[in-house]
Amino acid sequence: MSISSLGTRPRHSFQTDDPVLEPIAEKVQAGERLSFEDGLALYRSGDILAVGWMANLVRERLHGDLAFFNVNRHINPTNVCIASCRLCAFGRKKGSADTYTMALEEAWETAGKGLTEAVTEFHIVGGLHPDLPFEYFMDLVSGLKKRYPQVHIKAFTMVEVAFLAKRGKMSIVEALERMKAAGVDSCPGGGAEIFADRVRHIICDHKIDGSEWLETARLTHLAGLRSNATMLYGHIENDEDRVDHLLKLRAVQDETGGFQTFIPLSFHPENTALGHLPKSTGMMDIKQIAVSRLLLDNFAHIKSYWQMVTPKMAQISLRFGADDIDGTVIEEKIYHDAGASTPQGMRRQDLMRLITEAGRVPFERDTLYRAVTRDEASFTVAI
Ligand code: V47
Repeated sequence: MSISSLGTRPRHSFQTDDPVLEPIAEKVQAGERLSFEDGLALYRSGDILAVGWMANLVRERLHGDLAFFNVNRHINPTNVCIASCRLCAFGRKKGSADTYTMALEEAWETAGKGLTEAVTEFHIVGGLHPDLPFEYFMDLVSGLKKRYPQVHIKAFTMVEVAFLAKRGKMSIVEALERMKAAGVDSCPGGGAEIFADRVRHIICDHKIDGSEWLETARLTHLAGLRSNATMLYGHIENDEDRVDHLLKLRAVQDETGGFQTFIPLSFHPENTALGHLPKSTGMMDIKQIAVSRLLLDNFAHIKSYWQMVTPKMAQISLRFGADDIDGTVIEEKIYHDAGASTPQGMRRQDLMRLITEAGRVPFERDTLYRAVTRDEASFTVAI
């Protein structure tokens, strides 16, 4: 579906009790790009209905009433990780008691488990394992492709791509070519966290830095793979860090056009080294969605990931700038280790109900946002 093919539907008129928002609303209505200062003003405004009105205007301009979801499955091949990020409750040091690493046969078998509906996407992310060779990951992907050729493989965050290239003693470009040859179809958006060095040093010191993440994304797009982007919020970052993060993504997108979706991820502190921090609030979650929609004018989609923000909040987000609520997921581990209380998966019909009750029209998509049509347990993708 073309980003500009859906008509504008003027809805009521803009009203606010916050005068700072007036000039921003004029820009949004005229389709003009917002500045760093506009981003700060949006974050700092208490008038969430006015901010949401603007975000909804943009969302409806792009997608009308459509709300996207998919039928996907997460696979986390290992939780062994060298990075020891303070933000993370999932990764374990090699040799710790509760580590796991899937044998390839086990990963291939897991992929086919728990399916009540044919999945269209495998979402594969995992720890930075110090010993698994580059070939393990390529064999994992090619084995999945052989067994489930119809399923799109969205695998390896920018952090993993950079790590795997290093492990395989090759350039990032070469690693991307090998990934593509093995069957990787696109990349997920994780590992971006917050680009600002000051924050990154504290929450995820041993990962690639912000500029390396952005450069790896740029190379991924130039290699012909699309990817997503994320931002982890609700920890020790401030408004400036968030606006900076969003505008850096916008700049790469101006150059490559390779990002599909932006997903703000709310920090879950439980079982992490930042466990003393409070959880994000509803206002914070809704604000992230709306401000992202407004600043990322060159991103087609903003996803409110129901696993992170709860199904109820994801549903409301569909009226505050989001047009996507992710998918069935089936087996989420990363946030559940960090105390998420949401279910580890959701049925297709329940996702559709959330969307319909928000007054939107459910649109089952594949990973590349093409329409999926179903006939019981099989599906076809309209290209
Ligand atoms: O990069 C880790 C985050 C991300 C915690 O591309 C945490 O479609 C909150 O990126 N609290 C991985 N967040 C997940 C991810 C993702 C999820 C859904 C869809 C897509 C997509 C991508 O999870 C990590 C990190 O930012 N994370 N630990 C935590 N304690």
